[in-house]
Amino acid sequence: MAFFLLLIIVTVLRIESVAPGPGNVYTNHWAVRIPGGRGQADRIAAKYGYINFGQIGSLEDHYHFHHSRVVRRAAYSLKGPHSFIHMDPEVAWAEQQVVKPRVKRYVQSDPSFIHFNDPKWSNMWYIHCNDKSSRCRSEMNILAAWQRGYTGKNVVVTILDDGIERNHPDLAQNYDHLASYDVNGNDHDPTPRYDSRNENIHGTRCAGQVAAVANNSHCAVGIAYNVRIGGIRMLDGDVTDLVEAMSLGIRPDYIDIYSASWGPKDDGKTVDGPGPLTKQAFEQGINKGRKGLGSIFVWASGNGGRQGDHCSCDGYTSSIYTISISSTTENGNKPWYLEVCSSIIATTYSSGEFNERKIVTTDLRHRCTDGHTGTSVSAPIVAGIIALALEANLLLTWRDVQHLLVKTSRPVHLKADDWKTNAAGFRVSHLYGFGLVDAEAMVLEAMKWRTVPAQHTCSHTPERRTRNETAILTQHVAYLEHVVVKVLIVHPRRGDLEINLISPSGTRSQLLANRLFDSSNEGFRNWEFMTVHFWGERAEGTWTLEIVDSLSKLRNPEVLGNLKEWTLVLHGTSQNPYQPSSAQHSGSRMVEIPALEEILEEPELEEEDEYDGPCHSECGDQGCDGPDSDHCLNCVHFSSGSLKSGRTCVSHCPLGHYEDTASRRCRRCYKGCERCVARSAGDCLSCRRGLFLNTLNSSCIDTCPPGYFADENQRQCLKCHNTCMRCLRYADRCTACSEGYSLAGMTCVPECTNGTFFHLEEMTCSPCQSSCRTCTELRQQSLNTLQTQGPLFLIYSPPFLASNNSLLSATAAEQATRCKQPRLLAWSSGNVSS
Ligand SMILES: [Ca+2]
Ligand SMILES: [Ca+2]
Ligand SMILES: [Ca+2]
Ligand SMILES: [Ca+2]
Repeated sequence: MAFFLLLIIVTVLRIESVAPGPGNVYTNHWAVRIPGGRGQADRIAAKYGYINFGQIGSLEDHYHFHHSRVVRRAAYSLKGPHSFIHMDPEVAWAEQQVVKPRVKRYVQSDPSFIHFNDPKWSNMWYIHCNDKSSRCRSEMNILAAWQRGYTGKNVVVTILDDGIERNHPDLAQNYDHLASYDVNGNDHDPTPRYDSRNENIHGTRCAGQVAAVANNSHCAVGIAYNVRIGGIRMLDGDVTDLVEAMSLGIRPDYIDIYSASWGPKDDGKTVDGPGPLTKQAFEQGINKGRKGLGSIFVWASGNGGRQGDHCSCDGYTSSIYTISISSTTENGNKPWYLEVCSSIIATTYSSGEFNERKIVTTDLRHRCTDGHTGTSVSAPIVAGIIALALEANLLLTWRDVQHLLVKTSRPVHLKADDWKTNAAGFRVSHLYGFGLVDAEAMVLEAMKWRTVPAQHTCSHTPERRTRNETAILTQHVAYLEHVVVKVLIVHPRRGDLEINLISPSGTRSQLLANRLFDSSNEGFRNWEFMTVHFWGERAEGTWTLEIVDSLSKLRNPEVLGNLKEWTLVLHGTSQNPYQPSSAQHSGSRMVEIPALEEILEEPELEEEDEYDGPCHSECGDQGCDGPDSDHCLNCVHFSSGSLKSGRTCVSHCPLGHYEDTASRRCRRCYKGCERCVARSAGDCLSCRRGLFLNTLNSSCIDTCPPGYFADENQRQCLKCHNTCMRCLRYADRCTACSEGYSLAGMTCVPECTNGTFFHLEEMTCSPCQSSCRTCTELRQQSLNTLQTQGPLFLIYSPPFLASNNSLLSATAAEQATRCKQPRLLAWSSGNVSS
């Protein structure tokens, strides 16, 4: 899109010098000069079926018109009712634009050559510098991601909020009703409720940040300005567990990213999180959403900074399933509203002190604002950036996206006194997580990213008396992702507590800081604190939980707290997620695994304890050592999984595997195959999302060979029409023709011999007028006839729906395995009595 725009701009600035002639490629863009102002221009555009894209740069009375019913690149200047604009007396001058060959010179290091005509473009300081004198903060590298061609195409984002103004002129073009719902009104229209106080501006503002249309002469430019945007109206009414759960579960196979900029009260004394239904909705989205890749939930970390609130007390933010985003000011200062906590992953620019700038976006009642503030700003910015990354790689899982943010976010100039480098080499802070997001680094990493190994989870609840036992390694989680500590604490004044967790590598993460206003005597009832600060570290060794009780003057010093129980939950992988050689999908590895399994199988079974209860129905004649399908000694049908991750008996193998009847095993298909008959690259029956089955050799590829097109529904390469050498999305939408044919619009028509031309209406070669030796059309041909011919279509068809006909899922199949033999982990406590 960026390059396309560039072409247009170059073209229109050279209008006067070149007149279109034979051999030109005509576009569906017109330059027109209409005196009398924008309103007059709009009226004339409408009269002839054009869209007015606005004034051409600084050329007064010159407008850029677009006509979508015209072949985008035609070899001849098309006639139709729209061409009568040339004869309109109100139009001083008009010219259909011709493509000019232009070669990129690769010296344009100054990225400011992207220019948009949106009036607030120059105020978007967090994206670009409008001129040399203005202070800009381009560290989020959004412009650079656009220049690489990523603008959110084919990605779907929805805003969970108080509604979105779907007919806002800067949102309407990208608005997607399938990504929308009104939970409050129980209908399909999420338009906000209007009142005199404009209470419901929030969702519309967040939506514009993600998806405001670029270069439409209106308001602003969204971070993912070609994304499809929806809104789920759910905050304008009583918010209940049911309302939240419904909202998070709307069309999880269609919506890729849910952005939420809300949560429990930021009053510095509330401890609250998702209810049982909402918890389930998160899990459902993660396990099943995006056809098994997992819904992406982006969350604002909270605005309770001034109240001394701590986002660990917000269960939405601290959930491992949400991507919690913090804010910094343009100068890298801590904003007054910032809440500190260990579950924050990354940060964006937002508002700060009165002299620091705010964020530009769409506003209610078709307006535009440059006053959007707080962490509400940050979640949508990251939702937009993730949309760019998903456009670069649609196969990213929910965990891949978190890994990408951890890897690519950077501290740059953000000021905090707690920046530290963890044992995996990541710089991390409780104010900013891994730092400021970097959109260009995100898309670059996304393009080459390989899905991380399956998530494993180990949890253990130490006995109360085993205070200082030496730690033992955890077997299944070797490399850490999220670490959760669940506590049951009774305490006379909750706000006096500070909790820290120290990893085996010695990294210290603060799970909770004192909260001045939290006088509750309820303690923490199985509350889960989460930290991402140990990301990438090794799990093995001694974990220390430290609880500090700083007696405030507000309470009776005689009454002490009590840590009744705590559980350490480690999430991560058994293999190094960043070393492709050890990843599960490398070809050589797949051959080795079964051999290893066979050797190790016997000893493992001998170690199991006696069990004489009933066996699972999938267990074979050798019985079992427990009731579940992963306790079988052999299987009736197939065994799935590996010795390392745990075996389960299944009746059918999961996607990405085939059934090896000889050994009764589920074996992994070649990478990219969704279904296969055997192990090698040419044994595929269907492919994972983003790949297409090459029917010539049964392999999965990302680009179809010449003469074939990628059919998104069947995920197959299908043959183009035989007159077509290359085609786009449909067999008969040709972009290049076979020998003996030439392109007319998107149809390949026979090349006619001298003295004849191809008559589009009759679809045959017809004789030219007797005076011509060659011709392209009969002079007398009616204009209306041409307009109704076949090849008049629109190349920029509406963005594409991904098919929903099959489930993907190696990721679902590789679900977390339990630790079979949890071992004790050491712990110590601070001043809390126990
Ligand atoms: Ca409604
Ligand atoms: Ca705009
Ligand atoms: Ca909060
Ligand atoms: Ca989170």
